[in-house]
Amino acid sequence: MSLADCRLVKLPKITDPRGNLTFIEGEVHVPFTIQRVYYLYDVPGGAERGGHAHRDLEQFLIAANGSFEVTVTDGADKRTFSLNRSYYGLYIPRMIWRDMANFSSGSVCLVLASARYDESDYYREYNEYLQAV
Ligand code: T46
Repeated sequence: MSLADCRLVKLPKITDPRGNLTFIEGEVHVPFTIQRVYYLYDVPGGAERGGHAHRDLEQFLIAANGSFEVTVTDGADKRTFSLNRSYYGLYIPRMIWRDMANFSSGSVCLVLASARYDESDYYREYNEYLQAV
């Protein structure tokens, strides 16, 4: 996998005077079967998250509220995505290192994942990741 495989995906947005609605279907809007959903919230100002890559896991990140930045690298190139709309998501394939920062107050990062939680799927040491790629 390379950085070019990381991409922003525009999601359906049903606008309505009662409030907007966005939906996500596995294998339609995200290129995997959704096995797990989790979310990051109450992130204190200045906190950074991520700092790892996954051997097999694919993920899709959405700023369900507020904004934050995701910097991704494949060990060679680097790119930063700003997530600040709840109808856009960032697809991150396997073997991409990610760092997350600049969370706005009250932001919520919703994550769809292709597998259940498995700590052995993580590279948490950048040098180990670099050797693997
Ligand atoms: C990622 C970014 C976007 C679980 O027990 N189950 C889970 O499903 C997850 C995601 C985490 N955990 C435990 C593992 C750690 O003891 O929660 C603790 C915090 O996890 P971590 O430090 O990995 O959290 P983040 O926010 O740095 O990273 C998470 C995901 O782990 C990661 O895959 O891409 O969100």
